[in-house]
Amino acid sequence: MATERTLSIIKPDAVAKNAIGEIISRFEKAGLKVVAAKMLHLSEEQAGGFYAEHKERPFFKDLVGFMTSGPVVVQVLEGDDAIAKNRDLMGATNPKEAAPGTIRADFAETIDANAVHGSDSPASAEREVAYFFNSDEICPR
Ligand code: RTP
Ligand code: MG
Repeated sequence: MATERTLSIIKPDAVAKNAIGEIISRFEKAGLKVVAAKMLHLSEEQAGGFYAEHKERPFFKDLVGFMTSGPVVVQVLEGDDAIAKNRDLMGATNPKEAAPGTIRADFAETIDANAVHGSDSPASAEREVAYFFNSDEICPR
């Protein structure tokens, strides 16, 4: 399995619930390492640019509104198969459909406020990591 990097965001709902530590703990217990991290309160421009692929979708305005509603924790996770592993840990987009024991099943209530983001492919991981971090802000371990 290849070592990969992926972008993870702990979204405003999970930060408001004081669940940052519990969520990061799940990544670490699964063998993913945090190699970069920062807390940010995203502007509309930052959130809209990040989710640009969804610009024409009916939920885009709500998504940007939610992602700018409070601070988020943005991290780069590194490990074997990190992109798929993170998506497995997160669970389905809609927490009502997320498998038991996944982050969204345990920390999210609605599809709009669903606790975490994770890159969905190597191409999106590369774009999303670079969207938030300069190379000198990433610390290989
Ligand atoms: P994310 O990008 O945040 O990791 O979520 P995802 O890959 O599981 O889902 P995606 O299709 O990329 O959608 C991005 C976010 O938009 C909201 N959404 N709402 N109402 C809806 O039908 C709907 N579909 C998506 C979700 O908050 C999702 O996380
Ligand atoms: Mg997505």
